[in-house]
Amino acid sequence: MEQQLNQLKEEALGAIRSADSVRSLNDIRVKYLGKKGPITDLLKGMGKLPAEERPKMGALVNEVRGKVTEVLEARMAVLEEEAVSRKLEAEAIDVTLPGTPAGTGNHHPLTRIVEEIEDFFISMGYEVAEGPEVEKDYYNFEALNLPKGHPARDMQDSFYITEDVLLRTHTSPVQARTMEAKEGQPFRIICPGKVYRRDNDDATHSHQFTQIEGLVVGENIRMSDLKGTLDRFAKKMFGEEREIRLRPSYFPFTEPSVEMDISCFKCGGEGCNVCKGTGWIEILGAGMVHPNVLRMGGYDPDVMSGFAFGMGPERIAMLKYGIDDIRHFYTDDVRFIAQFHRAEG
Ligand code: 2U9
Repeated sequence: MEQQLNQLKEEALGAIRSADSVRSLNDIRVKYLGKKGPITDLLKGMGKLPAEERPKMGALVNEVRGKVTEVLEARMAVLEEEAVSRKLEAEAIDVTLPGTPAGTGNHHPLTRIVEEIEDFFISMGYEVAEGPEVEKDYYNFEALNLPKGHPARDMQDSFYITEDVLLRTHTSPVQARTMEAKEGQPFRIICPGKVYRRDNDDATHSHQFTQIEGLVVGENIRMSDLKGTLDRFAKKMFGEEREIRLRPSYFPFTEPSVEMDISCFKCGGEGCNVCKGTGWIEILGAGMVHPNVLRMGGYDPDVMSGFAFGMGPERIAMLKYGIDDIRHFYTDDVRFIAQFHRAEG
């Protein structure tokens, strides 16, 4: 029996030494030291031995069990540590690797144009004014000499919310509100913002687009002031070589009304694809503020006068950058936007 026990010990120790994982070592523990294992069996069988042999055999079995347990636990500690190192190695991150660059953004081409126009007029002493996009019929039409039934109301089909409230069809209501707020005092403002028209979207139409309008009110404001301002503006935006030309036009809120062309910035007036062979490019509308509009804004047209102008930044950006479809501005494709880099400085 003693020999049997020694053989068992050697077998168990050999198995423990060759175990290469925590799991296989656990199997060995169950096999040799478990309730159904040979050592338990030997202890159970102790009763059958003659009484004088029992203490010696009992001590021997305990010694074998102690030795096997000790070696197994030592081996377990080694295997567990190895497992932890392997896990750490697998999860290792090289913190010295360079990161993924986030990339820098840049301004939307419309933002650039609007800011460029704002900067020019701010330098001429204008304030930038803003107002609501959901507007009262009164400020959008009535106060601008467009009473109910006026044919120009059909020209710009509108998004009505209620009978008296709509999405503004131009930024002119901001100017009408400013006149009210200034209570007869002279002022210069420009009003950039989003406007809405019931149009089917295509390459040259969008149901939502941007406008910048300006309004100057004071004593002795004359057509020559308008012309000089627009001439400076055209040269600043499109180059000092540009000439302007005013053609008669019609707007309900101005009288007289004009449209302004600039000499073509591509061909210089020779005629090309940009100016459609005419040498001139239409840029904006303008005029002297209609006496009715001054009166409704609280100004006496016999004492005060004013000029106003309006333009579409989309059109200006399309001309300046050669963009062929207005929908590009509102698709938010970064490949489109990334083409317009601000010249810093
Ligand atoms: C008040 C008084 C006068 C604003 C003006 C224009 C001429 C004009 C548009 C044409 C199409 C801009 O490019 S567009 O979207 N505008 O041509 N706007 S005068 O006149 C005003 C506005 C408010 C109280």
